[in-house]
Amino acid sequence: MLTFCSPAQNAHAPLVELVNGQAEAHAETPARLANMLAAMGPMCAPADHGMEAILAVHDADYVAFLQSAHAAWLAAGREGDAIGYAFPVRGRRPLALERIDGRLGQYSFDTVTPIAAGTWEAAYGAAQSALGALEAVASGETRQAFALCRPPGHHAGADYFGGYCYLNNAAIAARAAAARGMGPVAVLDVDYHHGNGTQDIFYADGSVFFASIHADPRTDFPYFWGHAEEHGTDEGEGANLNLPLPRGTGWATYQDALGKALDAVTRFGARTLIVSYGADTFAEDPIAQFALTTDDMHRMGARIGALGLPTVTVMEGGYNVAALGRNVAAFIAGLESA
Ligand code: Q9C
Ligand code: ZN
Repeated sequence: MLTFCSPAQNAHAPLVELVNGQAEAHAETPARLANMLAAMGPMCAPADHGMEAILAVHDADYVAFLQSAHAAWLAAGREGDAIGYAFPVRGRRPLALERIDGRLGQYSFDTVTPIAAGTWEAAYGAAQSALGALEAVASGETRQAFALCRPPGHHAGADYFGGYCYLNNAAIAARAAAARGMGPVAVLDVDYHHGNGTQDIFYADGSVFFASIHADPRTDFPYFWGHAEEHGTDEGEGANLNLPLPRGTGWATYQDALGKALDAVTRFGARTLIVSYGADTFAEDPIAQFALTTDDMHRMGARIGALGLPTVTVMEGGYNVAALGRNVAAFIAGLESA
């Protein structure tokens, strides 16, 4: 598998996340990337595809905020990583706030997604990895490519960060694919958590289908999205499919949902597939509660690969660092087996 990774992705090293009433060591570490790199063959460093594809998904004021937030944090006399603590409830007006604390809340929905000194550089590098993988498929060099993104992307919306995500790598690749005439495009999200950012970005867009298999948001992050009755709006009505599953789900239940998602992708008439792959469905993931094995990762890849579509996979979550490389390698071997 042609695999892309930018050295810049290591620049993001968040210290802590505020979760369950405590500051805990952050789960989304550079060690994740090191473990994946050790388990995989040689990488391609992506070319710099610039800002255009990023700004086709994210608002310019949000991108400017990401680029400047850590400097503003330091200028306010703070140390360490920038984390907001106050968030608007639904329906608050857009406001021209001045202090960094308020501005962090305007652009995010949680306290687990710090902006560290190297966050922008790494998020930009991850987006370039996704665009490098897309380029390899778009040019016909290969049918399938993989982007070893970190930080991940699927919780980031057009104008917000959260869930360890800043730029939505999958959405950036999907929209770039559509712009290159590779549509109809489908995004299939198999991370343990619902891909709320991707859902929001394409919610009213009927040209990109979004299907997600994830832990039921009645019990799991991100709580406020990912429920079965969210089908899309306007032009996007019917182009959003959520398949929430209970904690404890193993392969027997998972593969039924996967079959439904793949059938829906086929019915949509997708000609290009973007996969948001998270290895946090693994039974021994420290922050998630499904029960898939490494062999199941291979089975999952094989089912997706059997669609035979031009496919770009972007890395999302997966926090059992010691097992991460083998789970990703198993998934890729499955994709290639079809
Ligand atoms: N104790 C991704 O997998 N916190 N993001 C969960 C569990 C947020 C995960 C708390 C998890 C975000 C890309
Ligand atoms: Zn996840």
